[in-house]
Amino acid sequence: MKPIHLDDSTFLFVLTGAGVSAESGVPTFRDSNGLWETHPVEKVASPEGFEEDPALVWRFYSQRRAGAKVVKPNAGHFALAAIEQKLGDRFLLATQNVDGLHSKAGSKRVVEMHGSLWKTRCSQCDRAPFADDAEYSADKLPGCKACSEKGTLALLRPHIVWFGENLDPTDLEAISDFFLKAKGKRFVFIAAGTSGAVWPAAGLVKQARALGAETWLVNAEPSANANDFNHVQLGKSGDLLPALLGV
Ligand code: BV8
Repeated sequence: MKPIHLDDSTFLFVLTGAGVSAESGVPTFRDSNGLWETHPVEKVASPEGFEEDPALVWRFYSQRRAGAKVVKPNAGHFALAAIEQKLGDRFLLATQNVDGLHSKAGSKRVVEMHGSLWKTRCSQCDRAPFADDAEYSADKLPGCKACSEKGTLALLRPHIVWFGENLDPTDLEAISDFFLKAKGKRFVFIAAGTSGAVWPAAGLVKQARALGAETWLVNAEPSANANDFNHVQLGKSGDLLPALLGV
């Protein structure tokens, strides 16, 4: 397979989804048909779900923390870290994944659009999110110390963007700033390992095309938004990303 032409004036943006972590052994959302313990993920990963049953939601995230502690980055993650070394600030990676594997593989220019499994924040006050990999049991859900010092009881929650919640505006700004820098230059957009089902991530390819990007889908199967791409490469991201990036 011929690598994508990436010269020293090319701007490269990559969007990744759960499929890029699949070869590391992290189950994708589609693998489980969108279900976790018979619950629809959209329900568990939502503010309403947390309101209704915080113990269930903490069990979901504690289980995912336990699973993600023992996995390693795969060739797809390392290829993205390698191309970042080559392109520097003409490269940006936005991931929908919360497993932290891109950073583990050495990627630095990463926007974690849907938050991180490895951060926790207060569900009430605006205390900054903090590093946390604890697995909480139902009978001992974590409370916010800052709130309790003020006499209010508030649960801590995973620092994850749930369905129905807005993405962090600074993250969206970082992506649009990069797109504007790439406008009028050779601009390549790759989406890898994503079903293209979740918004606003699924809409980025169209925004990039409108700015002149050459768009590539790298996925095990055609995504919901496959028609938005100039090129569709079907296969495993662990094989295709190193080949297409020439690293
Ligand atoms: C928002 C954190 C304002 C949770 C996640 C417009 C139209 C319709 C709906 C909406 C819309 N705008 C907003 C919505 C509502 C909603 C949405 O998109 N719903 C969908 C389901 C229809 N979006 C939101 O709520 C977003 N917020 O927009 O706020 C708003 C709100 C309401 C209404 C309007 C506006 C917030 C979305 C973020 C949700 N949080 N993650 C957690 O992880 O616990 S999303 C979560 O699911 C993941 O992060 C991921 O993004 C998504 C699953 O997608 P993928 O990553 O693509 O994974 P998936 O398993 O689906 O696919 C894997 C692919 O890999 C497959 O295609 C497979 O074939 C492929 N694959 C497998 N193995 C490999 C492979 N490919 C290559 N190699 C392999 N080895």
